Amino acid sequence: MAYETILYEVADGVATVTINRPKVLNALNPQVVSELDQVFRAIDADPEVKVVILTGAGEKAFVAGADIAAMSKMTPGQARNFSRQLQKVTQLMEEIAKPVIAAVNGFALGGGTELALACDFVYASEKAKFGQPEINLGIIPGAGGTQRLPRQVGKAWAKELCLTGEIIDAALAKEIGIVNRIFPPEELMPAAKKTAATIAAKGRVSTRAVKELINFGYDLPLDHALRLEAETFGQCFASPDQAEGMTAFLEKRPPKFTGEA
Ligand code: DAK
Repeated sequence: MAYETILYEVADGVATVTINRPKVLNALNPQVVSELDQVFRAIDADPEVKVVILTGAGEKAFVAGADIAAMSKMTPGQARNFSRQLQKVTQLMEEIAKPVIAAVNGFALGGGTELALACDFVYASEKAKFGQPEINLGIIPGAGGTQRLPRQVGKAWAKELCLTGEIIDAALAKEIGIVNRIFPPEELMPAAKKTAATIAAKGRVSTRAVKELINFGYDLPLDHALRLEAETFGQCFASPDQAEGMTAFLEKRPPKFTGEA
């Protein structure tokens, strides 16, 4: 599949998706959103891909938000479709079995912070900046800023960020829980790739179960979520990877997972 606004490569089970509109700081227009939808569907269907890294092209930005020039000309109907399309992409990223790591190399504003939060966790460059500046445009966040953000950082920080539109640096973003780890710019992609390779070597049945349980168990009552965990824990014992993992431990050798269900 040929893409015009994203770069896509797969190596050793790790897919790298790079949003590629550096002249406008990788702002999300309808074409980018449509191509993200296509690429994540392709990733979901491709057995070669085990882990995904999402990043932005150029030195300056991950994604500086939705494309304001494109949005400014939208009719209410077009704006609704664009909004729904972007929300669907974030849900797709959460729903696919494969872990998605955000490698935030610069500005991640508005839809950029929201896209990062739809990933399973965020690595950031020291130069990364986060924020929900939609309030300065007379709108509100529309792809999770009022919903995923408070779940990640708590209601008070989410309100402060969405109400002030303040842009925060990587260190504060890490302190409040948006970012897992911070790296010098040149070490960001190698670090993301190293973690992706670590995860890619695990059993796929287990990685899928961890992602699904944490994403979909999180908002359930705890006793329901624990039952779901126990059910899924039991299902792991039907997979060849469980036998391999435990046998390898007992035989004092590294496991070779096949990922068969
Ligand atoms: N859209 C379009 N162009 C953008 C852009 C954006 N978001 N951000 C930057 N650019 C363009 C600039 O216009 C400039 O273009 P030229 O003038 O060179 O043609 C070029 O990128 C370089 O930017 P600057 O010259 O401004 O660079 P600076 O270093 O001076 O400033 C900045 C960098 C990131 C602080 C600044 O560009 C900035 O404030 N950008 C806008 C950030 C922003 O407000 N983002 C939020 C957009 S609203 C929804 C889902 C999501 C959303 C809405 C609904 N639903 C599902 C309901 C999302 C909304 C948003 O994200």
